[in-house]
Amino acid sequence: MGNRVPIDLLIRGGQVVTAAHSSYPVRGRQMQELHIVDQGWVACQGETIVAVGSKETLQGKLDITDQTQIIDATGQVVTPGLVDPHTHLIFGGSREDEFYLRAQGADYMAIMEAGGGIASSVRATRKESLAELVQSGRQRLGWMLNMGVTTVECKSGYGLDLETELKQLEAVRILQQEQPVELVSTFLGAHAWPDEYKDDQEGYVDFLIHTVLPRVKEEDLAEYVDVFTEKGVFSVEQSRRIFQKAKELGFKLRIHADEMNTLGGAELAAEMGMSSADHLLMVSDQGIQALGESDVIPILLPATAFSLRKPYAPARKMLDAGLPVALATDFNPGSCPTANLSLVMSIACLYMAMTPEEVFHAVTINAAHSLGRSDRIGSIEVGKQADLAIFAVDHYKKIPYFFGVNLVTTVVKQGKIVRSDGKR
Ligand code: IZC
Ligand code: ZN
Repeated sequence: MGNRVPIDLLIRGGQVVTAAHSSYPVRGRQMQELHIVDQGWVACQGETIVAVGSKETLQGKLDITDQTQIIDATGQVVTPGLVDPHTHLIFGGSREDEFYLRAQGADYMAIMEAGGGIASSVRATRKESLAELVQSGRQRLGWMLNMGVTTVECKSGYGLDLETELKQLEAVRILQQEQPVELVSTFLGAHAWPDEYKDDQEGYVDFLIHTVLPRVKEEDLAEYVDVFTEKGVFSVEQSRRIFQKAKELGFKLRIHADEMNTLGGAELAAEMGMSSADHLLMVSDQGIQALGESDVIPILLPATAFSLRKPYAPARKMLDAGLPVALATDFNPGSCPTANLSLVMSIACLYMAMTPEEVFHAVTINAAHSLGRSDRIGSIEVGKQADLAIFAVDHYKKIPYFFGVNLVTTVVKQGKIVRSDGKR
């Protein structure tokens, strides 16, 4: 570093989890190699990280002025802002009745087949105004930001008609303009069969292909298209038709794959070069192999298995096969009403035998890869956007360990302190 760099924000003294790697998703043995700088410094200028390292290597090289904001992170952990790459953020109403029914033994798919489940959220979402959806979305993003999450993927899928699907995506667009969490918008019109098309499934697929997808593209309301590929919902063939059209229109693809049944969603993701294949509770060995031969990021959602009381995805098999696993909350009003990504990290350790090092890669750099944003977010490296979370413990291994506790004291988004409540 020849010239001294003027610094706007300096975070010093913490255990810095950089999660830095090459520009490829992290897999295999690399998942165990979590890069750390103890008592590290992170220096930011504007919205960019300009220096990361130990006090010894950086002292004297940085232009620290009266204007420089300094955060003393001594005894705390500094991580990249967490990335939640699978949520259903925008929905009307809530489904606590189903939660207690499931707790008494009712099955998620049986509730859906009886006209509850997603259909119940669709009725509630159709009724709510855009302003109401924005308001509840704002509250939920506040929960996430408080827990150190700085980027969130959000799906539509509670409209299943043109007007309400657009309304949900519009809510995401408005929220992006008014609050700091970066949002990644996904169209999930293929989430369930709307009542209007109960007896005409192909008609609904045609409607999505010919009417809704082109309109979403025209209005630039989504970056990704997702399908709930599941028995009783969208078959692999129906999904393939929707994805083909989406690809033609220039959307990138993600999929709800092999969640309740082994249907071949993972294989479809590999075949079509999707960005991610999500859930995978019931993925087959061939599915894992197909993913291994592709660039698809498998996103695991263990809080859903926890909430549905289902067997967990075979994470160890996937990790040991060298897949670049990511983790997400799946925050939604039905199968997984938690917005707590730290809790997901704990469940991943406890019930999927993931190591803390694997888990940190999974909620930072690999999640960023799945959203096509790894050049900008997901690790603490010079040149990247200054998205950071600071936790009130002195070692990263204590973060999944204190499960369910929000340890976050400070959140930085694009170089600005957006949450700060000092030391907890
Ligand atoms: O509302 O139940 N699995 N989609 C697919 C969901 C769960 C969300 C919901
Ligand atoms: Zn989902």
